[in-house]
Amino acid sequence: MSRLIVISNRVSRPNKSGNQGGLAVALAQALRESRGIWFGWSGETTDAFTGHIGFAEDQGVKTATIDLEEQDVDEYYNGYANKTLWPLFHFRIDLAEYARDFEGGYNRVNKRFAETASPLIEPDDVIWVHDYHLIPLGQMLRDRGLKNRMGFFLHIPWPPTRLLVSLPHHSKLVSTLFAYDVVGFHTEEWLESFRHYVEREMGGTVDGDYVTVGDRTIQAIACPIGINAQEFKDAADSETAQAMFGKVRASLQDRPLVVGVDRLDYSKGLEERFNGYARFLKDHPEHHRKIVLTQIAPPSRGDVESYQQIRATLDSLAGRINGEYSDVDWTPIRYVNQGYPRDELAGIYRAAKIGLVTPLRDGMNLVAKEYVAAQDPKDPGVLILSRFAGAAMQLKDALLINPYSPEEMSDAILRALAMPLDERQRRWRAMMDSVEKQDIRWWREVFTSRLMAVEREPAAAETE
Ligand code: ADQ
Repeated sequence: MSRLIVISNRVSRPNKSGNQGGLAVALAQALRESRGIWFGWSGETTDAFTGHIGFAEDQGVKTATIDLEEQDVDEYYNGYANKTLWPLFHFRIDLAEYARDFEGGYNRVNKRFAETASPLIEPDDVIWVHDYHLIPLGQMLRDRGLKNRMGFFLHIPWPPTRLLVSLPHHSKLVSTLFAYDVVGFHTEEWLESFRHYVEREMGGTVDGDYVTVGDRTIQAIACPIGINAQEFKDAADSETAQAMFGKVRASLQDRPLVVGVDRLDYSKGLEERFNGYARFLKDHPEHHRKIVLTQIAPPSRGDVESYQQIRATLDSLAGRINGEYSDVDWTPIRYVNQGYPRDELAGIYRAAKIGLVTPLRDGMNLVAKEYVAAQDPKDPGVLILSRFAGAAMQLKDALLINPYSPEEMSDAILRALAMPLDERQRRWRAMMDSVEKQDIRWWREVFTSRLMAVEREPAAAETE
C-alpha cells in the first residue's frame, strides 16, 4: 500500500484543544489511518532559512516541519495567502491586496517546501497537497523530477472568473494546478467556476471530470469534506460534554440558546449575524429576556489589518446591542473570544436550541456538521445555515437563509424557536444521514481512490 504524504501550510498536533482550523481537525484523522507523513511549516520563525526538518510523532501521526523566516511569514502567509488569495477567493476583492513582494514571497516559500519535502518522498508515495497556500507546489515538485501521483484539494471557494481575473498573473497561478493529477473542490459550484475559468481564460476543454489544457489532462472533482460523525456523537455524550451542557443550561435559566462558533474572520458573516439577531430583538420585543446568543469566536490572523478591523467592529457591535437591550439580569449576546476543546464544544452545541451558521461565503463549513452531529436525537436543535456555505449543498433540511438579510435571519430565528418536535426530528434525521454518510473517511476515500487509480508517470513530468 502506498504511503500518503500530506503537505499543508501548517502542521498542527491532533486533538490539541482549542483553536484548530477545520483542515487540521480533518487531516489528523486521515493521516493516522494511512501511516503517512504530514509535512508543513512549524509555525516558528528562524533568522535564516536552513531547510532543517524537525520530525515528530504524535498519536500515530508522523510530522515533518520546517521553520520559515519572518519575511516569508509576512509575504507568503500574512501576505499572498491571507491578504490576497483568501479575500479574493471569498469574493471580497475590496479587501484583496495585490503586491509583488507577496507574490515573490509566495513563490519563494513554495519552492522552499518543494526543496525540503522532495528528499522525503519515495517513488511509490502518493502526495496530497492542501489549500490555497500551496497551489504552485505540485509544479515545483514536478520541476524537481517527481513523477508521483499528486493531488490537490482546495478548502475554500473557487471564485467566479470575473473576480479571479483581477489577480495579477492569474493564469500563471491557475496553470500550475495542471501539474497535479486530481484537483478537488468541496462543491459543484466551486468546480463549475474552475471549469469556466479554464475554458474562458485558458482555452481549455472539459469532458466530464477531465479537464484539458494543451497536452495536459487532469481530473477535477467535487468532493465535500465531512467530519468524524461518530467521534463527534461520542464527544457529545462524554462526561466533559455533559458537564459543559449542565453549566451552560444552568446559566441560561430556561432561556433557549442560539449558538455561533467560528474563527473570527470576515468571511464568517459575524457582523451580519449580530445585525440579524439585533433585528430579531427589535421586531420581537416579546422575546426580550427570553433568548441568549452565545457567539464563540477565537481570534485568528491577528497580524492582518482586516482581521483587526473585524474584531474591533464586533467588539463595538456586541457592546452596542447589549447596551441597547440588556437588563440587570439579562444580556442578549455573550461574546466569547476563546477556543474550547472538542468535548466541551460538543456540550455547548447540544445545549443550543439553534445553531446559527451564517458565513457570507465558505468553502464548506464544518461547524454546521458538528452542530448536527452533537444534537440529542430525541430533542434536536434547529440549524440555521447560510445558502452561501458549501455545507448548504448537503444540509438542505437546515433553515437556509441569505446571511446578508437581517430580516431573513430574524424570521428564521422566530421559526426555529417555534418549530414542533416532529419537524425538528425529521429535519435533523435527514441532515444527520448526510453527515454520517459523507463523513471524513468517505471524503478521504473518494479523493485518494481517484488519485490511486491514476496511471503512474503522468505526461507532464516526462515532457518537462
Ligand atoms: P475554517 O474556515 O477554519 O476551515 P470550519 O470548516 O468551520 O472553518 O472549521 C472550523 C473548525 O474549527 C471546526 O472544526 C470547529 O469546531 C473549530 N473551531 C472553531 N471555533 C472554535 C472554538 N471556539 N473552539 C474550538 N474549536 C473551534 C476551512 C474552510 C472551510 C472548510 C474547512 C475544511 O474555510 O470552509 O470547511 O477549511 O475544509
